[in-house]
Amino acid sequence: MAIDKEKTRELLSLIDDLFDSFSGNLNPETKDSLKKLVMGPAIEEIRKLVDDSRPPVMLVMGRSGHGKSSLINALAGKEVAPVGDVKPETPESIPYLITFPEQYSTWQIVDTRGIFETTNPDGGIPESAVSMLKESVKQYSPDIILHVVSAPEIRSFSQDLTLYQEIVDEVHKEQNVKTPTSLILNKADTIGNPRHWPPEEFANKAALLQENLSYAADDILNVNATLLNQNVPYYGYETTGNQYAGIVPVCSLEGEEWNIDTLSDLIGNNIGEEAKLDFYQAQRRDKQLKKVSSSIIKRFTTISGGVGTTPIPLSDIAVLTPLQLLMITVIGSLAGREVSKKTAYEYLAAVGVNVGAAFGLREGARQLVKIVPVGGSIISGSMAAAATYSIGKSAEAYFFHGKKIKPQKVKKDEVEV
Ligand SMILES: Nc1nc2c(ncn2[C@@H]2O[C@H](COP(=O)(O)OP(=O)(O)OP(=O)(O)O)[C@@H](O)[C@H]2O)c(=O)[nH]1
Ligand SMILES: [Mg+2]
Repeated sequence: MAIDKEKTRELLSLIDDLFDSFSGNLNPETKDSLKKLVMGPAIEEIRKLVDDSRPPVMLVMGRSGHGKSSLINALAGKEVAPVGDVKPETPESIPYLITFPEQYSTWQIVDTRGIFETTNPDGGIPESAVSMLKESVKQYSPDIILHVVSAPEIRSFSQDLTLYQEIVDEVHKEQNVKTPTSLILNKADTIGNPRHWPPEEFANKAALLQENLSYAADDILNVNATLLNQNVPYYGYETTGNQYAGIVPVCSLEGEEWNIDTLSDLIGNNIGEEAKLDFYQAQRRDKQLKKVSSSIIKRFTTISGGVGTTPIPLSDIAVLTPLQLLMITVIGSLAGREVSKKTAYEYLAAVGVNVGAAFGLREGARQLVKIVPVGGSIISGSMAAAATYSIGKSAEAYFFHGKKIKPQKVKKDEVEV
């Protein structure tokens, strides 16, 4: 389970109704301003997450047999692209969607294999193929280009690079977009002795990978490079200086996948904001989804602070609970639970408040009040913010790490408003 967009929309309208029913006792002016300053923005935040999200578009280029299809399968974690040597008849790019029904996510892949299979007798790539590749980049506006090369063949990469440069320069001139590109040194296992694998166990293989990477960065791409993983230099580079965003060695052979996570991080960091949810959900990347969750907590914390502009009596704390229930449910869904009140109730039970599954959201909200850590008789903005923050962090600890930490126990000094 994950963020099901349809169900999230339904939840939003339930939450909206819930707020209306809880704010019934407030004077109309307070209610209006709370709705405008607090509930509205919270609902809008989630609506944006859902409605603005779209599949990431990844264009894969590279010569035949270098492992483009294998790489797509490795990234998707399942077989979606045919691996092997089925020769296409026409040089065109093939766009297709990969769906991840359980994760409510979709990716769009543009496979340019056909174009690269039409080679001149001298091994060069014909001009018609180049212009077709340009058209593909213009037509599909990919979030990222995955430029795949078989690692042992990096030394003959300069022709590909010239071609690539010509393509991106033209697209930049015409459309004023610079598509980030990741250079992928595939078949890393086949550099040197293929039996010396994985590099974590063979220092000589690690050194060869390192050499291969430096060569790609310094002699081929001519970019500034920083390590993607501080502890393991041969996991790859983040690069600046041209459109290449990074260089990552991988093995995408089925069953032997290696370093795909590093590549996923690089891709995730370089695709459009709206494409991140589908990208990460499909891969069930908890670390990344937790980042989405943390940014939601931050936003909801700030939004809750909005009650400070119309301080309400403590007895009216319930008006904040719809917002908090929404936050809890979304955090749970990011961690793989379904979008429903069950998810919120699961959390409440974990921190010691039991709400029978048969009860509606209204009851859930009533119970939530019991764990909202506030003091004083008037809810100030900073108190509301702190309460929402503690509940968010507590829910995050539970859903992502299985830790039961009551909101009251979430460290106050962690509150960043
Ligand atoms: N050892 C090793 N073999 C790989 C790796 N990645 C792919 N292969 C093998 O290389 C061959 C070609 O892989 P494909 O994924 O079909 O390559 P492709 O670039 O999609 O090829 P075309 O679709 O023909 O352009 C297959 O036999 C793969 O199993 C890898 O990382 N290591
Ligand atoms: Mg292929």
